[in-house]
Amino acid sequence: MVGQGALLSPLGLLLLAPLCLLHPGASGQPHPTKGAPRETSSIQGVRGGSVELDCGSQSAPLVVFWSFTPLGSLIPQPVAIASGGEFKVEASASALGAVSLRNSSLVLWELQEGARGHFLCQALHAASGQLHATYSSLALAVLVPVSKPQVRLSDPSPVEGASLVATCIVREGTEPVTFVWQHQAPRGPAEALMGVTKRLIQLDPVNRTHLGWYTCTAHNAVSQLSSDGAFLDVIYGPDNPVITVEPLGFTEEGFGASEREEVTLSCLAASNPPSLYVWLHDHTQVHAGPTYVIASASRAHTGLYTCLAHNSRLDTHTQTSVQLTIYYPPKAQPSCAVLPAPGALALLCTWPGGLPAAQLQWAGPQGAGPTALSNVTWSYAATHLANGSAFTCTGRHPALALPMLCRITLWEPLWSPTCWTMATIRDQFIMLSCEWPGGEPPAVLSWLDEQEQPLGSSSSSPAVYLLQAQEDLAGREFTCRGTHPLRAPDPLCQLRLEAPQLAVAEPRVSVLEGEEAWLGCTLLGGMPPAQLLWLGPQRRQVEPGTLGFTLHPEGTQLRLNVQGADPVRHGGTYQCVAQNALGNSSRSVLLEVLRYPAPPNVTISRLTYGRRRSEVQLQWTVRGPGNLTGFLVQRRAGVPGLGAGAWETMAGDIEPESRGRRLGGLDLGVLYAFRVLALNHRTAGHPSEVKTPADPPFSAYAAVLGAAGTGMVVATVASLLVFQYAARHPDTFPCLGCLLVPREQSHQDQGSRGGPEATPGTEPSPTTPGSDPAQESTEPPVNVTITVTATP
Ligand SMILES: *[C@@H]1O[C@H](CO)[C@@H](O)[C@H](O)[C@H]1NC(C)=O
Ligand SMILES: *[C@@H]1O[C@H](CO)[C@@H](O)[C@H](O)[C@H]1NC(C)=O
Ligand SMILES: *[C@@H]1O[C@H](CO)[C@@H](O)[C@H](O)[C@H]1NC(C)=O
Ligand SMILES: *[C@@H]1O[C@H](CO)[C@@H](O)[C@H](O)[C@H]1NC(C)=O
Ligand SMILES: *[C@@H]1O[C@H](CO)[C@@H](O)[C@H](O)[C@H]1NC(C)=O
Ligand SMILES: *[C@@H]1O[C@H](CO)[C@@H](O)[C@H](O)[C@H]1NC(C)=O
Ligand SMILES: CC(=O)N[C@H]1CO[C@H](CO)[C@@H](O)[C@@H]1O
Repeated sequence: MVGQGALLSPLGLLLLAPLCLLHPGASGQPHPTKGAPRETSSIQGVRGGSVELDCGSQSAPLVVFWSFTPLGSLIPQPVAIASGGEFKVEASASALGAVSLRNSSLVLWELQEGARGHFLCQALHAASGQLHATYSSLALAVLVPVSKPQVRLSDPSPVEGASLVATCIVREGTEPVTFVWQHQAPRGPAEALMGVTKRLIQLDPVNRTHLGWYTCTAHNAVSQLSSDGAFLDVIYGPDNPVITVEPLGFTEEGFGASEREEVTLSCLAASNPPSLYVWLHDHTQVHAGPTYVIASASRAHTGLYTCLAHNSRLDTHTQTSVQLTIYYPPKAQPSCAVLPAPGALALLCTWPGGLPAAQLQWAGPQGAGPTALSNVTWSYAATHLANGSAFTCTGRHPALALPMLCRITLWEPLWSPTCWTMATIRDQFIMLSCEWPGGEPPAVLSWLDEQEQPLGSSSSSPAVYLLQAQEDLAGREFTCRGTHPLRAPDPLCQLRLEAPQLAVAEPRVSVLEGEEAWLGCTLLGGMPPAQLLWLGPQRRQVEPGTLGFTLHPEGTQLRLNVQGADPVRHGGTYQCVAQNALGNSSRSVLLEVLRYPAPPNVTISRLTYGRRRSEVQLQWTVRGPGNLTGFLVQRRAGVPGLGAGAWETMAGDIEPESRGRRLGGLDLGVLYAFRVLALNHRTAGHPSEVKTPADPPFSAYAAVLGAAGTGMVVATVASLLVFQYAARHPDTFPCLGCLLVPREQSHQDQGSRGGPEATPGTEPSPTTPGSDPAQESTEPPVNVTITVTATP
């Protein structure tokens, strides 16, 4: 320490020189002084670091003296002095750092910012016995590293559109300090903001892309440091929502989905903080939240869906609506029909309903046809189509996985049209009918007149046309034309109207009275078919059921049968009339009912009283030609004083073979007159002359009766045996048989045999007078009569 004190004075001396030297040399130019001073050089040091300031002398100087002039000051301050391996550092030099000397170099450790300034080194050298001084000037710059920057946002959560300033704050650091900014969006990579080197960045207006972490990095010549991130939370939204529909289907108005599908409506509206969502269906809230799921769509879900988005921070709303349509197919399936159209077919396919309308398409044997919605009509020129050609209409609908079909098969009816005609009641109208059934499409029929002009409109089978019944229609021809798309040429049928024609079997029919007569009438023609009828002689129609008449319709014939023909009631002119709507025609038939020829005249050959006067025996003969069928006996009572009474028939059914009759039941007090008539069928002949009975001239009966003693009984029995035999063999004993058998039985026997004795004009033996005893046989022995009767 002693050495140091000794050195102080030279140090103080030394200080003066540099001042003189240095002062004018602020420029640092080497001053041409004695001892060759060094030029000023610059040196940099970093705060806290170390720096060695070289004095620059090659040889070790005797004394080295360091002084320092702080930046901005003119007053140099001593720093250190060294001499002969010893050195001393000024205490105030600690403001410069930790100071030491190494040989002649000044070493500064833990460099302080106060070391900024000019250092002067003065050295004294002894060389060749001479002292000379050297000077060395050094300008020391102390650099400060940058401190850790901080990002400061003028508003950490600005609303989009506002202005924002972000500042990078650096407490210290030697200028120039430069900055690098970095932005990292959430979930994005960090990106440097290109071209920004300033401490400040201004975002004006701030927008959502600015949201994220901001860091800045400051650096200078010495160091660089980065800040921590600062989050810029830009508040924005909600934007207009965007609605998406799953599954995705579009309609003209919006979205579409099928019935029973799960439909998801999603809404997204960009917003910070995130939007709150509400779903409305036709203005009614149906859901809160971004996603509305319709588990099974139905028609009721069709409608306007609105998504409302809400930013709770800003209390702002936005909304978007979409139309959702739920598809449903039309009911059942498409229906096919075919209509005949002139020269073509109109194929109709309809399938109404559904949402949207179903797409229909025709396909035929030669390929696809037109397509349309809901209904489609195909005009198809039907040429050369085979019988059985099929057309299919395919219906497609978005709600159906598979298309629905309907099919139509065209076919041609068999044969050709058939025509007929009929008249309406009372023949007011004539109905032309035409039939050609079947076919797909059904055949179309139309009636044409002779000029081929259509009558009325065409129709399907049957086609009927009504004509006012008029006689001038007779002879006119009508044609029915059938048209069918598969048939060429058109088949026809014709009919010709005509008045009725008829013929009678015989124009003149003669029958005998009581017989039956047949009148025949045949229809020969007539269109519409005529009706036959018969008019009687009084020009009155013979109705079925008229007594005595029978009508026999057989095919085109009508026969009239007259039973029990009577000249008065049945004889005359009959007419067979054929009638149709065009008129009538008739033919006459003359029916003659001939009377039988008059029977022969009758003469009473004998009329006598019997045993009693209450009975008479009548015999007669016939005279003259003529057939007869029987006789009639009539009597008339002659009442005394009153004259003759009326004729009354006593016996009306007397066989034509009979010529005699015993008649009883006469009133004893009355005198009767008798007459006989011959009958021929219903014709009675002239009555015979009228006679009254006379007494018999002789009675054999009385004689037999008178001899009726005991002796006569044997004879009687014997004769009875003969009679019996005779009665059993009438051929052998015809006359006996006649005698024996009572009148009634005798007649029967003879009638059944058609006996030849019955010829007119011959007198049968029983009528002879001698046959009287035979008459008695009926009187006494009743047993005889019984026996005979029992042996036919
Ligand atoms: C946000 O601002 C930047 C510039 O500051 C601009 O380039 C960008 O287009 C903006 N974005 C929007 C969405 O406005
Ligand atoms: C078919 O569609 C047409 C129009 O395209 C319409 O005029 C017609 O009435 C429809 N027919 C049926 C049967 O729906
Ligand atoms: C056309 O075919 C149908 C059945 O497929 C048949 O009934 C009809 O008779 C046929 N027509 C002709 C003209 O052969
Ligand atoms: C037949 O026709 C004529 C005139 O046309 C008519 O006067 C007459 O009554 C008709 N006869 C019958 C039986 O209808
Ligand atoms: C039948 O009698 C009538 C009248 O009594 C007479 O006019 C007629 O000529 C007689 N006929 C014959 C064939 O004798
Ligand atoms: C009598 O009847 C027969 C047969 O019935 C007939 O052949 C004959 O001509 C008739 N005689 C007279 C006169 O009518
Ligand atoms: C500490 C140091 O550098 N000392 C040096 C001083 O100068 C002599 C001779 O020039 C060197 O030998 C020392 O090493």
